[in-house]
Amino acid sequence: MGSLAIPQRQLFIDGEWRAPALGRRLPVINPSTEAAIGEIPAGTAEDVDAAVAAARAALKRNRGRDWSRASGAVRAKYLRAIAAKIIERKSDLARLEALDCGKPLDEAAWDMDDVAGCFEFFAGHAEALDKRQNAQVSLPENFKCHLRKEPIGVVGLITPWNYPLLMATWKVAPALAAGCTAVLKPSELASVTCLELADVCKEVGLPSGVLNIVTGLGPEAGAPLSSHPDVDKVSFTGSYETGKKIMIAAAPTVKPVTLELGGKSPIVVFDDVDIDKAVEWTLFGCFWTNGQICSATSRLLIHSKIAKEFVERMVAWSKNIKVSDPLEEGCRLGPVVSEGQYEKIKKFVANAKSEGATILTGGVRPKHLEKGFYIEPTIITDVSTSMEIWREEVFGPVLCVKEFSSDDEAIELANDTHYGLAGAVISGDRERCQRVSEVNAGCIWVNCSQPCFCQAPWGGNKRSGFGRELGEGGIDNYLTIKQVTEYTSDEPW
Ligand code: TXE
Repeated sequence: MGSLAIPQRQLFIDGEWRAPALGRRLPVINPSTEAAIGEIPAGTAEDVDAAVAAARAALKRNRGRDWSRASGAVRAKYLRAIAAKIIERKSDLARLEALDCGKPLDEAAWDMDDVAGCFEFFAGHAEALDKRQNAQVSLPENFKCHLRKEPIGVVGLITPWNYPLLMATWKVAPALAAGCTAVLKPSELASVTCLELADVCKEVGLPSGVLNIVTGLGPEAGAPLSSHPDVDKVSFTGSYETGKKIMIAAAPTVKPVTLELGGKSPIVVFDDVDIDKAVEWTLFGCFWTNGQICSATSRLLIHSKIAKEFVERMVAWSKNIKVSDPLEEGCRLGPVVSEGQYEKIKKFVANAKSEGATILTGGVRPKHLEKGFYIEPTIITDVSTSMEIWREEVFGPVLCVKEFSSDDEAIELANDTHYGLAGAVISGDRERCQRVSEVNAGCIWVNCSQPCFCQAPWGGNKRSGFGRELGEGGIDNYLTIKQVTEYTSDEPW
């Protein structure tokens, strides 16, 4: 099944496959074999212009094919049809995802369930939007006021490679539910399943121009989208550095932006835990999705009373994690997404060592794998708070460990970061868990790490960005509120 072919697709603009204006394509590299296994089109500014124009036209179109003025119930039907097709194609989509970005096949399959669930969730919110319209506001005599929730307009959605189709869905589903039309720019490192989403949209008859997909490089396709004068909002998930560029690009046209950036999230483990369970959550919290999760709890704060035993057990467990081709049965850790990320992670490990930290296990490609961008599960101790490995997001299977001996010290260390996306606390004392939840982050997990549900809002504080995706308010990211105020008297005011 490793031979599942990567479909040869074009850009998806105005409901059609279109060759990129400059005719260029980018290779799809299988991170497990390092071989080129397909191609994606490389869009540029001209293609972005065409996609934005198509999205603009689809927003307000006559004869009943008008997306922004259709009822939420009509839009919900399309979202549900997309969800159903994702489930129908789940097995192929999961395999394509695993081949393209290296995540274990089981995890890719769970992603597809989440993708379908997210389209379903926002279908419900599209329907609910119809009922939330026309709320009355009480005004002084002779005035009547009601509120309209209207789609923001054309939105630019720029997404990363760690959950390629799921991160795209977190933006596409609420945007379309709200009545916006969209141009999606997936990461050049993993665009294959997003182009399959285009095919799904064609199949379910989504009106042309409602969703457009322009693949290509960040500076060539993402930059013109984020600065485009006819784009009304940009939602971005990716690195802190690119997030800053997007804010700057959006500023001249005063576009609202939602930014979900990186993290260096802590997991705090107290001395009253079941050690095996806590070890399992700690390793899962950092090594899931090959360690490439914005919310990875990659800084372990461990109570000094159990630190020695805890670390020993973690090292033993880590050695039993199956590192293999993502399509192999039982794979728990696949390769990281690209050679660039592989080299970057190795450099982080080397720098940690030269700064005086101890690499207890991992940091290298496993001996049984001759090629591929594989890094063994890595655990680093003797870490000080000034070290790069403590401060910077690695985005790979690398956990750094530090001891603490009081609740206050744990909270202080947990907050010792520019980021504020997530955090976790593991303890048998629920009150203590609630106290530690004061850590500055958009999400705190108690007695677990990483479970994420589209029903709950998601996003970060500090340099992890701002705005919240998903949850009850997720659709509101793509709506504006208009007051309609009427003078009801015949008398002059
Ligand atoms: O991210 P980029 P990269 C972090 C992680 C990783 C690092 C680099 O630490 O090691 O970022 O990864 C598009 N204008 N995260 O280089 O550049 C790009 O094409 C507009 C955390 O892949 O942020 C892609 O579609 N767009 C993260 C998207 O931005 C631009 C997930 C993300 O790529 C652009 C991924 C530009 N000038 C990486 N330049 C998370 N928060 O989950 C690039 N892009």
